[in-house]
Order: sequence, then C-alpha cells, then structure tokens
Amino acid sequence: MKKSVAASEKPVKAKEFDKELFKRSVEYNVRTLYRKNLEEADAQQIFQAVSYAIKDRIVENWMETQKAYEKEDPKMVYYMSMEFLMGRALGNNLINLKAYKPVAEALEELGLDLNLIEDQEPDAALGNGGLGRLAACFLDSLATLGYPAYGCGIRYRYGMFKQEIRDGYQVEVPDNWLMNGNPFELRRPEYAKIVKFGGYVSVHTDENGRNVFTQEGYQSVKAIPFDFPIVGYGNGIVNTLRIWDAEPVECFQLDSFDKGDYQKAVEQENLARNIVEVLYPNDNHYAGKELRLKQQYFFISASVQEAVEKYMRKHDDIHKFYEKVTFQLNDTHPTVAIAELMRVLMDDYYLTWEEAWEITTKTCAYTNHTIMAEALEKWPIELFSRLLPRIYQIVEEINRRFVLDIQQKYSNVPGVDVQEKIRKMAIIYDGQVKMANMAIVSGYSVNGVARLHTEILEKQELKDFYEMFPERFNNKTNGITQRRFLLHANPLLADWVTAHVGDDWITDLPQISRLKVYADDKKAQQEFMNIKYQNKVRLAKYILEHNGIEVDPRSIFDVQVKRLHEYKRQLLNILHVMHLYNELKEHPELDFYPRTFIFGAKAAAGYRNAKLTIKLINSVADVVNNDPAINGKIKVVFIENYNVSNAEIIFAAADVSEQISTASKEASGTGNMKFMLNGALTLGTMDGANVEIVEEVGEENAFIFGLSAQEVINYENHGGYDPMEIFNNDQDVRKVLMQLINGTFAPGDPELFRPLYNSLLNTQCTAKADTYFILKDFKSYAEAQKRVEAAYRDEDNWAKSAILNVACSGKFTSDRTIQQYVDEIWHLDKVVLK
Ligand code: B1H
Repeated sequence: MKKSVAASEKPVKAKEFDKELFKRSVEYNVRTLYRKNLEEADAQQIFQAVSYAIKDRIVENWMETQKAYEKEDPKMVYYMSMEFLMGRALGNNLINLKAYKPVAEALEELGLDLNLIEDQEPDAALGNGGLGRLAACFLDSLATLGYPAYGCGIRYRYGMFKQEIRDGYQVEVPDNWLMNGNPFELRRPEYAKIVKFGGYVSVHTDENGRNVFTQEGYQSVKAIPFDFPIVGYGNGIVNTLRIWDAEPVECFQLDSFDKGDYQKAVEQENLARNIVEVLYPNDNHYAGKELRLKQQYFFISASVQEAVEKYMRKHDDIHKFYEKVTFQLNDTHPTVAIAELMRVLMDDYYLTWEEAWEITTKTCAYTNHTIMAEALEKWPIELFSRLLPRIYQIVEEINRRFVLDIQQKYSNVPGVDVQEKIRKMAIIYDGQVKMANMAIVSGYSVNGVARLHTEILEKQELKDFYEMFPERFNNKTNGITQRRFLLHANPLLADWVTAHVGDDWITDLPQISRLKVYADDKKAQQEFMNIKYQNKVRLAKYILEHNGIEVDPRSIFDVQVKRLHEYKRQLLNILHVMHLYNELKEHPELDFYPRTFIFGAKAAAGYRNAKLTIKLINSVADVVNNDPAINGKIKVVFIENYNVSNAEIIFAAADVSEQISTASKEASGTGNMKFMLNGALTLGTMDGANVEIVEEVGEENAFIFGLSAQEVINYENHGGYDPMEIFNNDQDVRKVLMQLINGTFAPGDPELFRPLYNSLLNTQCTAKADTYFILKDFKSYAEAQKRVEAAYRDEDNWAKSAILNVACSGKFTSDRTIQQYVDEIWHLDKVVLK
C-alpha cells in the first residue's frame, strides 16, 4: 500500500447532522424554487428541495477535498468510460454522508416519507449494464478509500431507454432523465474545450526545422463539462464525475455570413446537437456507427485536453506527466485517448515521437471486459481517417513501429510465421483499425475482470500479446459497493448484520465473515429467513403495483436479472420453466415446491432473438400464471424496465441467483455478487466470477452445473457437438422445443417462436445451431434445479447456506478491487482530510 499524504492520522468523523437546519433549508428551497410552502409543493418539488439542501452540504466537502488535492498534489486516476450507470443519487449521497436515518427522521417530522421522495428521482441510466455499473461502483470505492479520481464520460441527453412491455413485447421509450433538471450536477463552462472533427492535415516545417501538423477545414464542437459529486463514505471526501455536454462553437452571426459559412455553421450546430443525444443501447455488441466514434473522440479529446491542462497548471515538465496522472480505459471504447494524448504532446507541446510515446505508454492502462467476438471494436479505416485525420496518422505510425517490433522479435525465431503474427496482432489490418490491439500495444497494463477471464485472455484470446508483453497482463476480479447494494438496498439485513458483527463491514466488507458463527444458530437462521420474507413481501408489492401479477412470498424466488443476451441464456431458463410446467400438467399429484421465476432484462433495440425471448417469457407467463390446473405452483414474472433502482429491491428478495451463461462467455458478472451479498444461493455455471464465488462459499452452498469453459472452448475449436442428437434422444427437450413451434404459447401464431427454435436446431443446416450450448446443458441444469428444490425444503439448512453466502461475500467488494488497481496498476496516493 502507498503512503498517505496527509498530516492527520485518523479520518475525521462526518460532521454531526443538524436536523433543524436541514428542515429549514428544505422549506426555504421549496419557497425560493417554487414560491410554495411544503403543503403546496408536489412530490417532485420536494425531491428537488431536499436534494438541493443535501447538495449544499456536499459542496462544502467537495471544495475542501479539491483544495486538499490541490495542496497535496497526489497522483490521480482518470477513469475513462462511455458509461457510468449511476442510478439514483439522493439515497446514495445520504448513505455516504451518514445522514440517511437522521434525514428520514427530519422529513418524517415534516410529514414526508424519504422513500417516496427517493422514488421521484429518475435513474441516471448512462450505461447499459455491468460495464457501466462497475464504473459507478469504482467511483464510490475510490472516494470512500480516499483516492483522487475523476470519472470522465458523456452527458447523454437520453440514457438507456425505458422498457415498456406491450402485449408481451419490449417497446423502447426515450428516457428524458433531465426533464426536471438535475439538482446534483454543476455546469462548468469555464472548463469548456474545443473538439475538432474531419477536414485534412497539412504539414509545414517551422523555423526550427520541425514538422508541424495542422488540422484544417474541420468542424468543431464545444465540450462543456458537468460535474457530479461522488461522496465517499463518512470521510468527507468528494470526488468528481465529469461528463461532457456538446454545444455549437458559437452562434453564427446573421449579419456576416456568406453561403459557405452558413452551411458550415448549420452543420456544426447539428453535429453538436447529435453527438451527445443518446447512449447506444448495445451491451456486448459493436455496431460500427460513425456517430459512436464521434462520441468516443468527443469526450476523450475534451478529457485528455483537460487532464494535460490541469497538470500543466501545477507543473512545468510535461515529461513527468505519468508521475501524476494515469488513464484507465474502460474497455476499448475510450482507446482513442492513446492517440489523442500523443497528438496533444506532439502538436501542442512539441515533444518528439519518442518522448510522447514514453509518456503515453506509461499513462494508459486498459481493461478488457469481454471475449465475445461481436463486441470487438474494429473501425473501417475509411471512416476513421475521414473523421479523425490527424488521429489516424498517429495510429498508422504506432502500427508501423509495432509491426517493425514484431518483425524484429520473430524474424529469426524458428517455427514462427511472422506474417501470421502480424495478421493477428497489427493495429491496422484488413482495412480496419483494431482498438483492442492498440490498447494493448500502447499501455502499461492490460487487465481482465475475473480470474477465469484473465486466464482465457492470456492462454487463448490474447495469447500472442501475452507472449510478447507478459508483464503487462494482470487480473482484477470485479467487485460491487456494499454501501449501495446492502446498506441502502436492504436496510433490514444491513441492520441485522450490524447487530451481529458491528458495522465495520460498511467500509471493510471481509469483516462480514464474522457472521459465519451464526450460520448454524437456529435463532439467527430464523431471523435471517424472516428478513428475506419481508423483502420478498416488498418485491411482491412492487410486482403487483408494476405488473399486476400476484405472487406468493412463501414461494421460492428464483431470479434472473441482467441484460438479455443469447450467451446469458435466459432461453435456457424459460425452456426449463416450460419443462416444469409440462411435468406438473402430466403429474398433477407431483409434490412440487411453489416457485416464482422472476426475469428482468432489456434487449438491445435491434437484437431480434433477444426481443423474441422477452416475448416468449411473457407468453409462457400468460399461460402458466392463468392455468388453474397447476394451482399457482409456478408463477412467471417479467419485471418491466429492469434498472439500478428496482434492482436494489430485487436482489434483497432473491432466494436463487441465476448465473447460467455459457461457460467462458461471461467475463465476470457483477449481479452474481449482489445476489450473494444479499443471501441468495447461486445456481450457475463455472463461468466468470462464479468460479471465485463458489471458491469463497463452498460448492455445497451453491448449485453448479453444465459444461466447463474448457469443454466449451474445445467444442468451439474442434467441433463434435450436435444439438440434433440431444433433440433425438431427450424427450423432455424435444417436447419443449416442439412447443416453440406448435402454438402452445402462441395459439394464434404458431410460427412466432420459430427463430428461437431454429437458433437451437437449424434443421436446414445452413448455419451453426445452438452456439451457446443450451440443449447440451439442459439436463444438467434441470438436475441442478431439482437440487435447489430439495435444498429449499430443508429450511434450516437453506438459511445456513444463505447466511454463509452473505458471510463469504467479503472478497467481492469493489473496495478490494480498487485497492488492487491502486497497488498493482495505478500507484496512487491516499488523501486523508484533516
Ligand atoms: C461487458 C461489455 C460491453 N463486457 C460493448 N463488455 C458495449 C461491450 O456499448 N458497447 O459497445 C457495452 C458493453 N460489457 C460486461 O462487463 C461483461 O459482460 C460482464 O461479464 C462484466 O461483469 C462487466 C464488468 O466487467
């Protein structure tokens, strides 16, 4: 661990909360914002007034933190990410200010309910799923651990779409999250930057004989930062999430334009309007859209310019930039940062290539989040060079030098096909710019997000790079923040944990292992199950209000919530539900423990099979939920618009956590950790971080099934899997598959689910079938589900396992992940406020 740079030894206690002052400021805010008193204000207005009152408190700490950073001059990390899935801010800020309970009390004294006020806040849904939420958890941990950090991203006008389910289908509704204004953000026009697109590069030699490159004939956009406070837990630290908005460079003057100027002005205005309009709703999928590349360069150019300027405000030697600054690139989406930093250093600070390269490669670090081929970013050079002509020149030069390195290293090595190496490793090849290759070649660290994932990167996916730069590769198993996902999301369990082992777990999650001694304690087991029950009642109420479906909180809550993707295999889950339904219909006397299957998932708007799977889940729900013959023993619920805030309610209420991706496909998963922390038992494959979860809690406290990652990879490389064989020989499988095409769940339109059927079997043999091994794993999954049922019948033992899951979740805090990034990659200094 690195030194702390502050004088005082212990962090100061958070300032005592002054209830009366707070109440007065809420009343005052309602008055000045809306010319109303509390009785007259509506719920949204109260939310605004409360938030502004809290923001006032935060701003003080924010200024002090930034002053301390200014004074101590510590090394900083810029976490660059296209996505920050922050969710709601109010509750989280109150938790981290340690003011949640007093504020709830103060509001109650005013006749107000904090929970209802929190529900007024729209989620900041500036992310798709795990990758974006990880960024948000990291910011929470960085502030809580006292590390100087900036999040850098985009202030999308429209975040992740809202999902409505109409007639069982997903309908995407725009998410106008800024409609009522955002009380926590701060516009910082004084830090605006200009970002240039297009045009061409001219070269001339200056008086010192240096080549000077200038971009001409470009369009530009003004980037305006908005700052969000990131409150550390109880330590007075407030870091900054800086997200960039776009504005036209200047309003064109109506008196002095000719036709050309006018045209250009309009174009620039459109560019500014479009660029931050909307988050691309693709998870784990690269779409190759020009506007997406514009978004990437837009926020990266602004952030890199600001990082360099900020550094130069305090230092005079740009050569030592990397001693004070590091850029963590959240997947390849921000990797233009590499070329942009090179550009700024060479074109604005007149460094040589070698000088700029040394700084850049010591500044940039890259996190890989997926091995899914369709997620790899490869930009056509035609598009890339047209949009970013200067950046493209630099990428070409990085590539030219790297290819020389490959040749030098391998030319005389017997048995190595150099051309093959170049084909696989070059940054520019086949007319494409390969962003992952650039990120690996141009940085000092490449990390995967779970042990298995990193192993697959090293041994398979990025094998050639690992061979060339083994010292760059490292693993950082993901984590989640227990402040949001236990302390805020599950107050009953949080209080119970604190009552048993004290509250150290809030900032030191491994302390939660002290719960282990209660796993066998009958009273503790009962208390635990009672809390779970109350959380299930809370979720049942949410489901009734939002979906109109009644569910029994005494049934097993079996939950799969995550983005909809074929590799995550929601289809396996629902096919198994169909199978159970068949069994119950055939054997009504079956002793079957009532089960509620809960799904929540958004599908990318253009992803046909994913959207059809949503329809299938809802169609199965319609039939099963309304069939009196099964006596309510199975319920199927699709929770509309799964997002960060309803996730908090869902995790708290889960008995079973479905983590059933095809082994090797889910890089880590983080939902799996949130379930575990809330005492759900994992039903999963040996994939991603599931492997480490099972290692912590023991296989006897989870339900593991299916092919291993190596088995999947072997089938992929050598063939030998034929789903038709399973279809021929397994009657259960054949029955549910036939139900996809015989109208059982689509009476009016038996062909409706044919594409799903074809994806599993493809009787025409034109394409590969069942690429995600759903049929292959079906039997093993069904057996694991039987074990789940048997285990749940033994309530004491289930409670024991659930408590052990909570107790063994210590490793999965993002505080641990961030400390590892700090120790092994970033080498930051901790700052303690006096
Ligand atoms: C993850 C993505 C992702 N991996 C492309 N990759 C995107 C890729 O908009 N795009 O183009 C968006 C997202 N997201 C997830 O990252 C992994 O699938 C999870 O397994 C992992 O837990 C999470 C955080 O590391």
